[in-house]
Formats: sequence, C-alpha cells, structure tokens
Amino acid sequence: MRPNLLIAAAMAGFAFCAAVPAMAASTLDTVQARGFLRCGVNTGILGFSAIDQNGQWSGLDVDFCRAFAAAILGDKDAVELIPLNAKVRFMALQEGEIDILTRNTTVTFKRETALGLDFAGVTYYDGQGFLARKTLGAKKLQDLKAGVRICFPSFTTTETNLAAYAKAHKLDYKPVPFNSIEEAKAGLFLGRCDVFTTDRGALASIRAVDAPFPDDFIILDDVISKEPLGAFVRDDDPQWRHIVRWVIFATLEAEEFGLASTNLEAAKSSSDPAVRAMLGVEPGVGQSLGLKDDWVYQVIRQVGNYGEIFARNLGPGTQIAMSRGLNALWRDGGLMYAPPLR
Ligand SMILES: N[C@@H](CCC(=O)N[C@@H](CS)C(=O)NCC(=O)O)C(=O)O
Repeated sequence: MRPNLLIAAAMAGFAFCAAVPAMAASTLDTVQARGFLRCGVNTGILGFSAIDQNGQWSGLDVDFCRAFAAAILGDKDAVELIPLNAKVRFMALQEGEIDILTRNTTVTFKRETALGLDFAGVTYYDGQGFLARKTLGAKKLQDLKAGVRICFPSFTTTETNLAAYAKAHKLDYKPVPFNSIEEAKAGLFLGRCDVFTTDRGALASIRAVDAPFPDDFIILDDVISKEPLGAFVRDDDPQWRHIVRWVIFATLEAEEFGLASTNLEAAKSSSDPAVRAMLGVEPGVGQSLGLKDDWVYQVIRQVGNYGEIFARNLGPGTQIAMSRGLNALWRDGGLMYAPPLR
C-alpha cells in the first residue's frame, strides 16, 4: 500500500503543480495584491529619471511610472522605482522583477519580436545625436577629423546605430564603449573621448546638468536615427499592455481636451459626454481594463497631462530647457497623437 500511496501523493502533487499555470494570476491581480507597482527606470539622467540627495526621484520616465500607479492603484506613490542599467533592463522585465520598463528604451523590431516583450506606447520621440567638445571646432559629423574618439554606452541602440552609420557614411572613428552612464560621462569630461553619442534628450541633460562647463560642449546638427522611447511589458498579458498603453494615451488625450491637474474639478461638471466619461463622472472607461472608472481622473489629478509632465521635467522652466519638438501634440506639428478614448 505504501508505495501506491506515495505514487498517489506524487500524482496529486503533479496534478496540482500542472494546474498552476492555468490559474496564474494576471499582472494586474499580482500588482493589486502586492499593493504597489515595480517600475524599471534609468539610473541617472536628470529630466528622464534621476534621484536627488534626499532620495526623491524625478523625470518624465518616473512620472509615467507614477501615472501607471495612479491608474492601477489610485495612488501615484504606490510605486517602487527600480534603477536598471542598459544591460539588465530587459532581463529584469522578462524575469518578473519589474512590471513595466520605462527607461529611455527605444522601441525596435528586434526588441519586440525576439525578447518576449511588447511595447505599450511611446512616451518620448528622440533621435541619436552627438555631444562634442567645442575645441574640436565641429558643427556637424563631417567636420570631425579621422580617428576621432567617440564614447557610447554599451548594450544600447546607440552602439549599433553608430557602427552602422560609420559603415554607411565612411566615418573614421575610434570606438570607446562604456558600461554605465556614470563611466561614459566621466570619460567625456576627463577627456577619454572627444565626442559622446546617445539619444539627444539625454545629451541635452548631460550637457546642461553634468558638464562642469556646459558651454565647453556643443550638440552637433546630425541626428542619425529614430529613437522612439517607450514603455515595455511582458508579451503574455494583453490586459496589462492595454492598461499601460491607454494611460500614456490618456495623458495626451487630456492635454488635447485642455484637461490638466489644475482644472479637473471644474471639468467634472462639463456637459461634454466625452469629458464626463473620461473623468469617470459617467461609467465607461474602467471596466474593460479591470480598473475603476476614475482612472484617468487619478492620473491627471495626481500626475498631470502630457504637457504638464513634459514641462515639469524637461521644459523651458527647467535646467534642461527643451522645447516640445517632435513631442508636441499632432495639432501643434508634433508626433503625439492618441486614438480616441471612447
Ligand atoms: N535608447 C537607447 C539608449 C538607452 C540608454 O541606455 N542610454 C544611455 C544614455 S547615456 C544609458 O542610460 N546608458 C547607461 C546605462 O546603461 O546604465 C536604447 O534603448 O538602447
């Protein structure tokens, strides 16, 4: 009898284990049960994602993490921000250490089709540029002398774009790869390279914030790639992807409708059915995502619309002082366009 009992127990165990995947909780259930979101961000580019001496995070990527938390949990602070370098970012998401990756990460064909990940939306349209020492006397790539030393962060699109561009355009340069942004910045400022290349938004931040003398450096005219920076999720949970995607769209739709953190209470009494549904005054936008009907309201009240997020972190009133450029709404000549939230 004993062996049979053991076998029966083992089989029961097997049946139980085998049933687990079918009962696996959705990402939304897991995050709601945990009570906070885990969001992967960059280790340090002011304006996108950086931590100050008091342990306070700020940046456009960070604000999107907060917007997701506001929508999902009703509280923008119910988020653990997890700083990741370029090398480990995708692994952290694949292995479930984070729920969402919002870390100046470019959406590419290979990344979406080969890594088991989905991109859920673009939060910032960027392009790869070059930050050069002014003493080189260069305004564009063509002005650089043969053998110029170019620094770049490894495990990035930056690295592969540079190599491809150099081949196609016969750019004669000496590659100087770095494993972290801190090393790459130090490399530039200590003179281990003449030019630093990465996404132009990051370059503007590095020049304005990190360079000992910003005026010693110039961003060259050339933009050698498209770098749509977006939010990534695992590819096994469409509901979760929908949530992340529509939170990003909601920040754009709110800006388009003139809805901001400052005027939201008044907007609740709007007679426009689209505004009433969007703010959850009337039911409609919550159920199909598994969220409360007021999720857009929470995002905009607690974090703001896209224009507010951009202005707070990167706009003319900040040290980085960037204009909206490609990140303006479509009606203002930019690329930011949200499908209707209805
Ligand atoms: N958008 C590019 C570049 C992203 C990136 O990681 N850029 C640099 C900016 S300097 C960086 O943060 N590197 C530092 C690191 O890996 O920690 C990509 O998705 O590959």
